[in-house]
Amino acid sequence: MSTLTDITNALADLNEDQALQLVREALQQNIAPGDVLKACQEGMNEVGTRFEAQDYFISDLTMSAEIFKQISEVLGPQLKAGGSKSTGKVVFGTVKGDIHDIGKNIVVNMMKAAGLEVLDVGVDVPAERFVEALKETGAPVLGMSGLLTLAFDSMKETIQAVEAAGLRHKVKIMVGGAPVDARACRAVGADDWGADAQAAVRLSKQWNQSA
Ligand code: B1M
Repeated sequence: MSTLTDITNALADLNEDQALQLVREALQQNIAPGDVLKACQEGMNEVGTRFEAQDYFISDLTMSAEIFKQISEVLGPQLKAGGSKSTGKVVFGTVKGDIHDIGKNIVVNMMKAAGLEVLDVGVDVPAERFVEALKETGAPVLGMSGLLTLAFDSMKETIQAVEAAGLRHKVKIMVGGAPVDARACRAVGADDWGADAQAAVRLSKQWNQSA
């Protein structure tokens, strides 16, 4: 669909006004908000590729984040669905050494919209804080987001800390973020991984039900 491709390109080119305008038009055309979100993510991936190629700099990454935040505000209410009854508890954060929070915030908002009670512990979160939050809430689910490959070490460390605290048998752990796949999931010792917010919501509900 060309509107979606145009959204991807506008974001990749850091064309703020055009990107926002196209997102609004897409919603008016009844294009699914989830598809719009995917198009935006592809735009962000292209920003990353240009950064790697040294065509873009940190200021451009920051600009892309700013545009994405504004788009999230437009998309946010449209992505929400579900009732107000609690469907379970989750502790969620971006791991130590990593400050990327756009994906985390999308996942957390979708979880809340699906009725999950989420304690969002923020970004650059040390293992001990995750453990503390699990004790505080008694949540049976821990979600860790990470966008840097370095984040894998922090994920592993956190899972070891959960084990050392004697909580591993009652907490299911999922990981996610752009570089995460089944292999990374196994390597860090998580129970599963989510490619997108929908997968994270599905797993959280499933694990809360079986807790
Ligand atoms: Co950064 N950055 N960045 N950055 N940045 C990446 C991640 C990078 C891939 C760009 C690149 O070089 N191609 C690269 C990482 C390379 C690597 O480690 N292999 C990179 C780098 C190198 C860096 C710095 C080191 C740059 C520097 O300083 N030299 C630095 C690191 C800072 C740190 O964390 N310590 C840095 C900084 C930044 C900004 C602050 C400028 C900004 C972030 C602003 C912010 O988050 N508030 C930024 C940005 C914007 C990016 C890119 C361009 C976009 C990330 C993003 O928001 N994507 C990114 C390129 C890329 O991702 N290809 C890049 C959109 C978002 C919706 O997607 O987060 O994947 P995502 O979330 C998705 C799914 O993954 C999933 O659901 C979400 C919605 O569908 N999901 C989960 C996410 N978490 C989940 C958890 C789950 C389940 C699903 O369960 C637990």
